[in-house]
Amino acid sequence: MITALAVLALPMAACDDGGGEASTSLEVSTSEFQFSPNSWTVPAGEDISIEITNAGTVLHEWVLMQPGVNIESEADLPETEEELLADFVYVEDEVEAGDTKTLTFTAPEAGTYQVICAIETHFDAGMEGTLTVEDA
Ligand SMILES: [Cu+2]
Repeated sequence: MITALAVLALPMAACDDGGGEASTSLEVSTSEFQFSPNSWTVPAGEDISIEITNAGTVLHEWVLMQPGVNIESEADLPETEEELLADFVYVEDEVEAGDTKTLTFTAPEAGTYQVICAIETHFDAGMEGTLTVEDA
């Protein structure tokens, strides 16, 4: 049992150290109701970090959608959070008003990916962006 716990703890420790190792660092500021900037370009397969600053007055998210997903309105999103995370979201983080968080992820294959804020009413109000992934 002790051995199993030690093994489980390793990925979390690695995760905590990962922030400084990204090859490409991005920034975004969220507010009502936009991302600034609203487009980013990164190399495929690289470790990416994005510093998300919520300059607004309500909770916002930076949600990178999966390859091939491109919603036109919130009506295209599934009913449940489970379905959203399984079938739509590549990576996401939410940031309280006034806070800053750094999200790290591995860039997917080359392509154009939709970025949204999935808080209810925010996408339809204009919180949309584009992540362009280019062959490294
Ligand atoms: Cu939002």
